[in-house]
Amino acid sequence: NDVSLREKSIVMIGFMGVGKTTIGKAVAKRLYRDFIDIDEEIEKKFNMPTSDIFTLYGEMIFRETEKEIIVQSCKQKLKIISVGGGAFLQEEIRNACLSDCIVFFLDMSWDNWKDRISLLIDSRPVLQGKNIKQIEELFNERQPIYSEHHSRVMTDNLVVDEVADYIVESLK
Ligand code: SKM
Repeated sequence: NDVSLREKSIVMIGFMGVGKTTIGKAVAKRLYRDFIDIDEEIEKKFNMPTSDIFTLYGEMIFRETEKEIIVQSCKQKLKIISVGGGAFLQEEIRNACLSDCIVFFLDMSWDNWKDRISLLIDSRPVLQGKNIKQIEELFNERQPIYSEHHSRVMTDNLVVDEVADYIVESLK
């Protein structure tokens, strides 16, 4: 497309709870861009939390809505976009993001991630009803989907500002 590299939107991907929203906001601030959190956009559309959307409408409807909003958001210029942890499971979403935007994979080791689990378990329907072993399996299963492309950022032992600085630097 004709959007120059400098104007392309930037998409944060990675497993839930690695800090896509927080880091996305920090990057947006540094680049004076608007920030879009896709989970939040979906929640606004249904006017309810994600877990209620899963319960009342089912995951399929959630995924359909997620796809529509991401494909649309990716077409906009100069945005910073954080997508849900499951977004890249959909080929159409991967294609839209990779062709229209610059994608960063925010990675974290399982050892660091597992300490965050208690903060996440209530709000993330895909974690509910799973034991730690099953969550670790899901974590490992999804790694290759995220890491299929190049801009991987290891967030272990870094604070939000350091990750955001690194991302902004790597755009130069
Ligand atoms: O998009 C939400 C939703 O809870 C599903 C999800 C996932 O499949 O990893 C992650 C969250 O960001």
